[in-house]
Amino acid sequence: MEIQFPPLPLYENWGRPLRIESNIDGLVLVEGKVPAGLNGTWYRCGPDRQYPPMLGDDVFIDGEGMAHMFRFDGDHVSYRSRWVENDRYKLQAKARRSLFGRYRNKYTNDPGAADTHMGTSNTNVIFHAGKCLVLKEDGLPYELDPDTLATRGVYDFGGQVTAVSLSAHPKVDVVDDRLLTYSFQARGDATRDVVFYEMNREGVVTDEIWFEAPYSSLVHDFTVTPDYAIFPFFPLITDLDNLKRGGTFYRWHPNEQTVVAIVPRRGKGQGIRFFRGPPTSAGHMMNAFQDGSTVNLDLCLYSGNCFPFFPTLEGERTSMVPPILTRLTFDLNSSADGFASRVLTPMPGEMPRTDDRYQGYPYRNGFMIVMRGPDGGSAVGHIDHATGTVTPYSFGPRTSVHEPQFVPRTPDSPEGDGWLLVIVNRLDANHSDLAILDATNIAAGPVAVLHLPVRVRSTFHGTWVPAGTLASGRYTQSRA
Ligand code: V55
Ligand code: FE
Repeated sequence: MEIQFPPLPLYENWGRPLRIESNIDGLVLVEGKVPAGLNGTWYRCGPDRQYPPMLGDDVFIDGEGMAHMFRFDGDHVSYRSRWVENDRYKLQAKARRSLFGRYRNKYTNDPGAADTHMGTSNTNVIFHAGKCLVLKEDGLPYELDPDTLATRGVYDFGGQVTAVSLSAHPKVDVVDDRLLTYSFQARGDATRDVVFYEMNREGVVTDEIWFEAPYSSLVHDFTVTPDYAIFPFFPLITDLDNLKRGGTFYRWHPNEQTVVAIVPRRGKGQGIRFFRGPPTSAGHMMNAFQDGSTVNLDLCLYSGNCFPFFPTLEGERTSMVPPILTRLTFDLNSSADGFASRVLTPMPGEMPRTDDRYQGYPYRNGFMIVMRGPDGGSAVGHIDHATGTVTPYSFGPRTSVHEPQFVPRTPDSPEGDGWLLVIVNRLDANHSDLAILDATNIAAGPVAVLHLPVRVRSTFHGTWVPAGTLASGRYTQSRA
């Protein structure tokens, strides 16, 4: 069959399906010097399109997973990308065409794919307890070979995970070496079951808390503090009858509330507090931390629907609203179920990250993508929560960046003292570069730039794994 991609706006320019597996041993240094001490592997994942979409339409969060890795060995940096060869990928490779229909709607799949999970494995890569796992919230993780990215197979933690899926936004605790994760719609499409799992450094589940969500919705990300797991529910809601009619997986319900569940850890699902506010949405959380009896949640909040391609019940497309980094504050001492909301910076930002040693703890430094300019470009930004100042760094006109990755300078360096890894897209030259910035002074520009002769199609998320952690399977970082 002819391979032709439909003329979707999504496939223009940088979004053009790439479909290339790369292997470059030794990237060319074009600027500066790779800092000593950066030894490890940066894993990332994003969607590509194995074949033209079966139904002609597509959304940017769908598409088959392509895993990427940059391995730093002294000043020798290598790049590799591989398709995630999950069940969906393998069945389609055999058929030489797409067999899965609308995003997450199994009722729209080709009959020949009825017995195959439609998960795309396109969102994130983590490493914990010696396992390299590629994630998408629509299914279970797949294990990858951490050196070659070859797909080993689906992984349910040796049968310990009974949920049908796991989030692509677990928190890897790089200090206490734990994995904190969860599933939503955990007993199948449109179910209200949510489960929180905590795994110890051996990958053994030590905490498992099931509870019921206020409605069956998108729970793309969450946060964990020492005492609580915090789950935001936004009214992008799944309805089984709508799925059976071939509809979209989520629909926007402007008459429902935002609900945030604060779940006590190491419990049995008792004492969960539900806080309520006006309908908003978010994909991504920057961090959360406790302060006495209050809990603060920092997230890139949209004042309406973050995904206009998921319409309302009436089939109407909502308008675009910018993501604004916002702090929600919940008072656990009060019996009221509202919360306070404060804008942290007016500059729109997405794909927030921190020094991961401080996930769940008071912190000063955040990093995100800022300023989606009229030229299609974007910059990397640093926010100093002590001053509220955002410092952007742009790689120049007609460039865009992927989610940045913080790497501590040493395993015990002060919070925010380290490097920032950024994939830079050169939109006209049609290739990417890997830039390394000093995270304490991103305005100074990169300390090193490595040239990629290929384009890296946009990736969602990734993880830095120190070389010692890859070898031992253990995280040994500390908070200063
Ligand atoms: C999001 C991303 C997804 C997805 C659902 O940012 C929600 C939110 C990367 O895929 O499938
Ligand atoms: Fe995400």
